[in-house]
Amino acid sequence: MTSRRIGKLLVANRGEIAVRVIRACREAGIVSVAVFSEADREALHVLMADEAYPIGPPPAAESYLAIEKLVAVAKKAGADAVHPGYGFLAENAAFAEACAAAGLTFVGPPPAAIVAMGDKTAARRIARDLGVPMVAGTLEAVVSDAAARAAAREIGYPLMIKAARGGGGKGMRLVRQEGELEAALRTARHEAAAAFGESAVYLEHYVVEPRHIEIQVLADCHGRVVHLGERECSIQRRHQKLIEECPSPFVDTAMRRRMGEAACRLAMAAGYVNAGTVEFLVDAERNFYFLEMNTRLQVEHPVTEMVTGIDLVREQLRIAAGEPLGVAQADVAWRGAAIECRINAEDPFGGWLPSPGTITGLRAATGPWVRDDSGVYEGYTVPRFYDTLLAKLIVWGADRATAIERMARALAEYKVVGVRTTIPVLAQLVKHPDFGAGRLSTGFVDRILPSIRTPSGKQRSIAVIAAVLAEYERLGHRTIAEPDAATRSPWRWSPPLQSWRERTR
Ligand code: MV4
Repeated sequence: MTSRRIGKLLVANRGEIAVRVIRACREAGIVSVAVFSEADREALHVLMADEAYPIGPPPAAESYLAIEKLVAVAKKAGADAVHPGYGFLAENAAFAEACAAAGLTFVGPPPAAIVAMGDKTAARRIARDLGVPMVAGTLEAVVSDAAARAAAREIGYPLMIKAARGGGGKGMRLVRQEGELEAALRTARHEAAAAFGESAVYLEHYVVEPRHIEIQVLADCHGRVVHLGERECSIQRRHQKLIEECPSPFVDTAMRRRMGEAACRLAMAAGYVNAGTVEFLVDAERNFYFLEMNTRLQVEHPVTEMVTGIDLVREQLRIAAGEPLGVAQADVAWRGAAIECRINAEDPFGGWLPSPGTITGLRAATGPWVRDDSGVYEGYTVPRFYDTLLAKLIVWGADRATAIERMARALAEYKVVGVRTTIPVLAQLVKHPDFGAGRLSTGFVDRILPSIRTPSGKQRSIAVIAAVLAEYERLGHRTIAEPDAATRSPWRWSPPLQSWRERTR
């Protein structure tokens, strides 16, 4: 394949991932072009890019999802490539095709690979042909209730109904016994049609409390594929990942090699090029089952970067430019452990509702081996139209225990004033003994949440301490410097992680 030099690139996204791509462009000497909706005039990615163009009203359907507008802006700006980020149009084959038709290099897989993996039953047929282990289930969509009932008897209950075009947990239905099947099929088909514009569903045997472990792959257009090992993403709530890590505390060298080899064979068979992720479910007996392939850069890609030292976005750009992979499988080495926490503008103590608004105070964690992939700044107003992800906090440690301690430290440093965030829940999750022991599963968060302290309890105890200190002061004793609560500045006051007294007791 011929080399396609990238000199100028349009980032068809917003938020932290747009910032991440812009940074990679700057390091590679590529001019970056941002696009923004009317709600994003002041967004960080707009401030950071070399150029920025408006693309329409706040609703994504009229801006970040408007294929023709994005292609037209790319042409007008003189860009020769487009990076879709994740979400929005990242796994939209029509967008990849529209870019190609306009002479733009799409920084992602060929449209045919997006289509093949976008149909989950087609992906299952590829896995079957290769002998890659997968959950028992149908290899085609189930067309009638009778066909579904017959297939379900073969597969056995409990089972899951999944949307053929689905993914990420949308349009899934658990069926415990035959009596529930018909009604569940009806709702699943309905949900699938509403969410993906296609009602086709298929069946899979249900794996109880699985781990979610995924393999990162890189493929170039010269037929080479490498894997960069796994990420474990079992700490989720309602299919929203909260914490991801690399390596998985559950995966040993032999298992990594077997899963990695399976992922590479799948990518190869699908004609895959660029960065992709192969998802597996893993049961308590360490059996792994192919689930689906994500044909994009993932939110959690930084943990793989931290442990392998490979810049995934830079590799994406090199691959898209037609260059051969910069690494061979034998060169890939995993060092230490990395953890990522997603900082969302949500109120975990108020039903996890979005918490848009102005960030009046912000102090991101920094210091040794701490990375803040953020899309926001102090004074920025978080719009209500998009995903609530503000930033990703990533730490590296020589081993998992060190990384956990570092994450606890970094979360304690991270201060966001003005909007509510997931930080207080993340801080308690990473300190949980089961997390420390690597006892993870997709049921972890729901099991732990009831025991998580609410901030009102914490505020009450702070009020008690303040009252005691005031009494001391009244009696003429000097007290420690008090936090300047009036300013609500994130720079003023950081509570101790754990007091010296507690530690040495
Ligand atoms: C499953 C499953 C159990 N059995 N499939 C959810 C996300 C989507 N990619 C697949 N998902 C699941 N598929 C079978 N056959 C359980 C889940 C699942 C899950 C998977 C990964 C991470 C979190 C999860 C939470 C609930 C259910």
